[in-house]
Amino acid sequence: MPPLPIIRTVRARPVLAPMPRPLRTASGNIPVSPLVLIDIDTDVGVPGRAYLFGYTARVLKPLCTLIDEISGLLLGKPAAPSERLAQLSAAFKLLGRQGLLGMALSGIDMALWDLVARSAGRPVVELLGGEAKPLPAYDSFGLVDPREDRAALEASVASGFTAIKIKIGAGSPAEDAETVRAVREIVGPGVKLMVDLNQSQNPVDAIGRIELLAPYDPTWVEEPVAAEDLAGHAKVRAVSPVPIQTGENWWFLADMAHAIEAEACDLAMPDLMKIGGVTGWLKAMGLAEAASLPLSSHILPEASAHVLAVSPTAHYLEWLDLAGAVLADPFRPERGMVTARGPGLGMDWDEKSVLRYAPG
Ligand code: SMN
Ligand code: MG
Repeated sequence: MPPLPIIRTVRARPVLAPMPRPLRTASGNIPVSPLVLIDIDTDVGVPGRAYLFGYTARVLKPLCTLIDEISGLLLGKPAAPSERLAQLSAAFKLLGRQGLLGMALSGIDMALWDLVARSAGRPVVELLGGEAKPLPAYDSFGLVDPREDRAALEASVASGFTAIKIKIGAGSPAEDAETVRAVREIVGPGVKLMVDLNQSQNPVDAIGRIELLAPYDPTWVEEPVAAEDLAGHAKVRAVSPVPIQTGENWWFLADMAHAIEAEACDLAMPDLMKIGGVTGWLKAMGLAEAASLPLSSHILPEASAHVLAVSPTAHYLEWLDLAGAVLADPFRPERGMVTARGPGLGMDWDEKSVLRYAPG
């Protein structure tokens, strides 16, 4: 049996990629997609590729530098994702895996899973014992103006999406309710409508807003209060007529376990780049199954399609095109569904675009 590929180089490159539409939220706006592209090369010439979403361009340089520094611990080691995550977690035990370090470790894990699957000539989902299958996705919008965004919302439904998410929380409670009412009218009663408060409220105000928008049948209200305020989430959930969704800001499994213990949510949506990559997701999906938590993904749709396909309580994949501008063959939802593809995670960079969108 051939030995595992040996890691030779780890490269991290910053990119400011254009997005189909700017992302405005109640907690800040994102005009372009700040990405770090990770490329791992080995002694057998098989690459491993993954990307991280930085939320702000200001972290791209330190994130790249951090990955460069960490790579010194990986060179000469076998491309074994679970082993490498354990090695890196032990190396940074005293520091802790939150923040940019947690993203770096998660990104390296995703790139190593891509590498191992490419070596086998298979998609990651098949190495996880699953098969690539169409997954229900929701089209994720930012803050919307029902008049200005009517055409885009209608086009999304016309393209086959049966679920839409909008962000709220930036205006008054009455403005939120009016926006949700108007969007509900645009998309119709048969389309699932999720709303995301992006941590913008305190529990009392969140409860007040949810009561006003409940008549328009939202499928979930996401991050009503600060992500780390588990008691606050639980307070809202205890009286909310709408299911509470959270998880995109959980750092590794412990945060998820603490949220479940605090009865903070009805639904869960970890982010591959914060929960520990593919290796972390495999543990998270087990926790979700044990807690009967429907599991959705957060951004990174290309990689999420692989892990959601093997998640026992899979719910929705978030479709938010943050990296299509730098992919050689961008993913495209088909009739509101997204399917994993390979080999690996199914992504190669369009090097001309990577150069074009490199920060100045
Ligand atoms: C979100 C995603 C990406 C950037 C900012 C905010 C949002 C979501 O919380 O769930 O789509
Ligand atoms: Mg969110």
